[in-house]
Amino acid sequence: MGVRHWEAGDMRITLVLGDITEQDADAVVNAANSSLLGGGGVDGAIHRRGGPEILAECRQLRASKYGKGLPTGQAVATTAGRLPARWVIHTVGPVYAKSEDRSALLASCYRESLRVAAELGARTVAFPAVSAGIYGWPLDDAARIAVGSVRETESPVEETRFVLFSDDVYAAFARALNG
Ligand code: AR6
Repeated sequence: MGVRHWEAGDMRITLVLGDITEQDADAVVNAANSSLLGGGGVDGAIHRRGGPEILAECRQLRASKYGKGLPTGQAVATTAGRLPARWVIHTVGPVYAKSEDRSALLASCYRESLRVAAELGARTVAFPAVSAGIYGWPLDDAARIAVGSVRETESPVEETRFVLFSDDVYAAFARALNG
């Protein structure tokens, strides 16, 4: 346990057991839903700790660009409000389904978030385990897809930090990184 590092090309991948709302990364990624208007899990925590500025920007995005909501697999940035980070990058993971392989959409969340982070000039990006909570994704599968997607993405981002909320999620990511 604790903080561990791996290298992926020019990018450093870090595992942290902890709360993403406390991270001083340039950007923290939110496992949001299409409405962008908040929810439970990490989304609830980010809006609670970050304050109303984040929701205000999300509402503007809904009004201007995403009238039908942010599509699954895409990502968009707002202020991070009162969080230590500079930006929150909201991405929408797919709900897990046994009957359909949605892993490309989950991989897209990581790739698109890194693309948005690069546009912002973020050097450090913190990710939660997207879709591995309320959206029901099996942990090892979610971790394998997350790690695979980040490793495959060419990016000027210097550090991708997976911030995992519990021992079992942390262990799944460590297995994926070592495997
Ligand atoms: N820091 C880091 N990880 C966290 C935190 C935190 N503060 N809180 C929870 N997690 P989830 P999803 C972990 O359910 O599966 C929301 O209602 C959690 O333990 O937050 O993508 C949205 O609005 C799990 O490992 O996201 C959507 O409707 C991981 O974050 C829906 O949930 C993701 O769990 C999205 O579901």
